[in-house]
Amino acid sequence: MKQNLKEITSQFQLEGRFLDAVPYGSGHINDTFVSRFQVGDDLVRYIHQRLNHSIFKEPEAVMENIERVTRYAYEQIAAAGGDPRRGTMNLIPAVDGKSYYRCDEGNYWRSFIFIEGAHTYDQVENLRHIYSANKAFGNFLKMMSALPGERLHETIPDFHHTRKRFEAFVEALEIDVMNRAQSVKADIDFVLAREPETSVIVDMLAAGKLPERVTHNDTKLNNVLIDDITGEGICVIDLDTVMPGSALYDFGDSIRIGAGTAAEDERDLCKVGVSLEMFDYLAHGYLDAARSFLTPTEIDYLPFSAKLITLECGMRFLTDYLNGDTYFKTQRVRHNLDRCRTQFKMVAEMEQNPLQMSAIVAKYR
Ligand code: ADP
Ligand code: GN1
Ligand code: MG
Repeated sequence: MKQNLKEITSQFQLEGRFLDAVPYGSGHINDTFVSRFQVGDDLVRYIHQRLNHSIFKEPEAVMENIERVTRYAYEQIAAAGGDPRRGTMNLIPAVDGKSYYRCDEGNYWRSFIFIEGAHTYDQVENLRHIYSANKAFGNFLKMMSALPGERLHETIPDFHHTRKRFEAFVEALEIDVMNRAQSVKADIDFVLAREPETSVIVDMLAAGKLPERVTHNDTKLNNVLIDDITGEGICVIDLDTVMPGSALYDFGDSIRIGAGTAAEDERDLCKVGVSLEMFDYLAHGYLDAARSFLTPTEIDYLPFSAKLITLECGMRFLTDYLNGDTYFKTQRVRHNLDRCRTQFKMVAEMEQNPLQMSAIVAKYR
């Protein structure tokens, strides 16, 4: 691995002498590494990522989107007097000037400036972090609302099309390639009972009742860098899924981890739940950034989106479990099933509290 990363990093316009590189982060999709380079008397770190091209089938389109989004963010942050080397991801060009390097085995690699003095969190440790993270996602949405040029590529078509996700689940259930369905009947029934809800947001988008926007689509807490000193959400990362979508996808997806009382893969379901206090911080942060431009309908549906996108994610974990764990990285045999059950427990709790959630959103609209 060490040799390999030395070779990979030599394909980018990096200053200094390669020292080492180790795996980094806990994402479910890409392979991320951090390297150290000696530059004069300084140690400089970089992020290198192998894009998962069995999931992102058009890596060039992903990279074109990321180039556009990060260039625009850089200009906007610089114009506002901010620090664009910390406020957005910064791609480091490959030696041929491209934003990526395609190695002989066909893997796509990209390198970014490592943002120092900040961290991501897989689980909530501090209420201020979740307010700040959602404010950062709201600000990202606001900034991208003026992104010039063509519509972005859909890097994963129908990524948050919950209805189609439901259909993919039913197909996996019918094929049942691993013969796992009979052992997870309650989980399957949980999804089947909620079929009508899966169409709500996509139908409203199709009918023009919700606007299409440039959205992030993967707004987990660990996709925002939180400054170690100020606790602010300084940089939205993991930009592979930035594409046309609904603000409701972003808000909804932020709740799964942001308002969760336990880890996404917690096995002890007694620990798993949705904290309304945490939901309050998340709604407050998102609306402090986005209330001026979200439509009344978007704001009305924020609580529903939290429930729907959590259901969608649980359904995706269950689909992957039925399919034999081919999509998400797993570290144990029933990992996807454990993840699915935390999501469904959270959905069930949110179903008990629609009025409280709406009242919280109403405070900040
Ligand atoms: P994945 O798509 O697999 O989730 P991410 O792009 O989210 O991968 O990166 C994985 C982790 O690497 C992040 O959660 C974060 O901790 C870290 N990371 C990514 N980019 C940077 C960066 N530019 N500076 C510092 N840390 C980073
Ligand atoms: C994946 O890449 P990562 O770990 O940030 C997934 C998200 C899921 C999430 C569940 C491209 O996100 O959609 O919500 O896992 N990303 C992709 O934790 O499928
Ligand atoms: Mg990530």
